[in-house]
Amino acid sequence: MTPVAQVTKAPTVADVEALLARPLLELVFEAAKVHREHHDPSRVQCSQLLSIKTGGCAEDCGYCSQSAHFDTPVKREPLMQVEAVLAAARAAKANGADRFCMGAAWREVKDGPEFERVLAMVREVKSLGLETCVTLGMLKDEQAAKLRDAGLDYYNHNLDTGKSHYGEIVHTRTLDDRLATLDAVRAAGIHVCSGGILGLGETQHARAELLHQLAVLDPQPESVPINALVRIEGTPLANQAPLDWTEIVRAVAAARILMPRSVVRLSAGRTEMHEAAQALCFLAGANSIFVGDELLTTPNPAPSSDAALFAKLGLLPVENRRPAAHAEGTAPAHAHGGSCGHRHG
Ligand code: SAM
Ligand code: DTB
Ligand code: SF4
Repeated sequence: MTPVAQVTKAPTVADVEALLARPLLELVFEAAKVHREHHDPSRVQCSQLLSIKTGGCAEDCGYCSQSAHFDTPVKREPLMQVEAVLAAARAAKANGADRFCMGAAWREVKDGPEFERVLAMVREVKSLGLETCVTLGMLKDEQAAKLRDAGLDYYNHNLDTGKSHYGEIVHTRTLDDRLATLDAVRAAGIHVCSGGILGLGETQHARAELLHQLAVLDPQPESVPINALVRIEGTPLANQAPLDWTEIVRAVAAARILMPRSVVRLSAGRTEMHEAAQALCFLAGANSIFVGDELLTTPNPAPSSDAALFAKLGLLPVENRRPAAHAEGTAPAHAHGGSCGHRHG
């Protein structure tokens, strides 16, 4: 058996493909060991999403409810006002989220009043004491610098799928365009959040290409969302075969081994996953989730069911760590059964 250390040094796509093909429980065991070396396995980072501008997007991403190219059930909504975004951010914080992520159905950021409004959103959300994240499409260096100056902590920009499959899914931009935006984000000193989607009809080779591409970014992304396709009526991928849960566990475990210090987020697709499958993902190194009833345009598990899952597994949101550590004479956070999206005590 190849020792993990050899795989992590300079992985090739073939190494990653071999990693994904390992016996499942052996892969999970290796990943769990790596996870424990670099992270507190009881802590889960909790991000809450808000779609600040919905639908009518110029890109033709074959999975997306918000592309103007497809007739989907999503209703177009213009860019929200700052106050309404702040109200949602306050509610997210009250529910235990530690990061607020604002998503816009834009192909790219355009300078002007709308971008200025997004900068105001970032400043104001940051001032609430939340970490800030936005996902706005392609970005130029100067725009990334403005976001940084406004207080942006993370920029989400996914690579989505492997190089050999990319052209099957998106025709209006290239994988190199995505990589150029990640360079701009990195150059501005903003944390990189970049991952992909499983279940787009990709081969194991393409899946390995995606994980490899993420792992060879230097430095590696601080945050790596692993999404399972949410099938959307009206999109070209509406009738894609559902993903087997073991494929999600494998991708999470491989991401953990390949990117030991990154935070790996079990992202879209949790509503379709049994609790036990999610538990295996947490064991295999997932240490972040999206919380709240909705992702951008589709449902997410209810905060109460996530609270129940956290309690069963003995998991805690990172948000609870500081009060628990600092408040003298206070019982540890787990005594309250604290959970993202459903704060107790
Ligand atoms: N327009 C921006 C962009 O594409 O970067 C930001 C919003 S876009 C909705 C953010 C990410 O959500 C996409 O890159 C994709 O990885 C993910 N996503 C979108 N639709 C999805 C779906 N139906 N299932 C799973 N993930 C999805
Ligand atoms: C990410 O990787 N997943 C989130 C976030 N980054 C922006 C989006 C998931 C979208 C799922 C489909 C929807 O709700 O429209
Ligand atoms: Fe959807 Fe983003 Fe693609 Fe636009 S760029 S279609 S919002 S995934």
